[in-house]
Amino acid sequence: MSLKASAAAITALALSSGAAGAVTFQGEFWDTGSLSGIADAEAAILSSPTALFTSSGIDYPNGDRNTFPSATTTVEQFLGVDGASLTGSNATPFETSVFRFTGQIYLSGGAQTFSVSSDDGFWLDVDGIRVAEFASNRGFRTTTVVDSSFTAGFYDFELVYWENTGSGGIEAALNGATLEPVPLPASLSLALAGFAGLGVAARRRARRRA
Ligand SMILES: [Ca+2]
Ligand SMILES: [Ca+2]
Repeated sequence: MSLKASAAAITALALSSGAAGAVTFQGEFWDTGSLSGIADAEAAILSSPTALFTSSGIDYPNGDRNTFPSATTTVEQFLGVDGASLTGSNATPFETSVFRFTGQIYLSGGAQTFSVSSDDGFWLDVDGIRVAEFASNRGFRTTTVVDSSFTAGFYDFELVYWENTGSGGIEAALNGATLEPVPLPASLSLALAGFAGLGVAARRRARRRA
């Protein structure tokens, strides 16, 4: 295969995998005891998660519905479209539980509006900086923060949410749209490194032929 043909093949592969392989947040789930506030959630996530999943966007239950009764809804049901990705215990009701979502988001710079609606509480860190939290248990309510401290770019994202009892739900939005992960810049770097490596190999072959 010529260099031109192989580069084209790699480009096609990269484009098709980028289109077909949806980018997700990593999701972790802890089945816990009673949670009275943020300190209990912080303590819970020091242990190994009960189950892992992938999150296509932070809106559980999916769509307009805000909450499910946590005593009778399994974590798989709670996660809706993402429920099938669970590995580990997925039949557990999500009463008394903690969820963590991590990945990369893109911020366009200037004033960014983060809105997190939760039942019960949550914290949201961007680039390791606490942007918003609700440290106590509550019914489904929204915390909105406008933050202008981030320049345009990709940022590490962590949202931790917990449900104690009764009803539970979580929605997170950035500038009015459901928060969804973006492709890791690292994967772009790897792709570019791959192209660069291909070029070096081609030049070496060319020298041998000369
Ligand atoms: Ca919802
Ligand atoms: Ca609750």
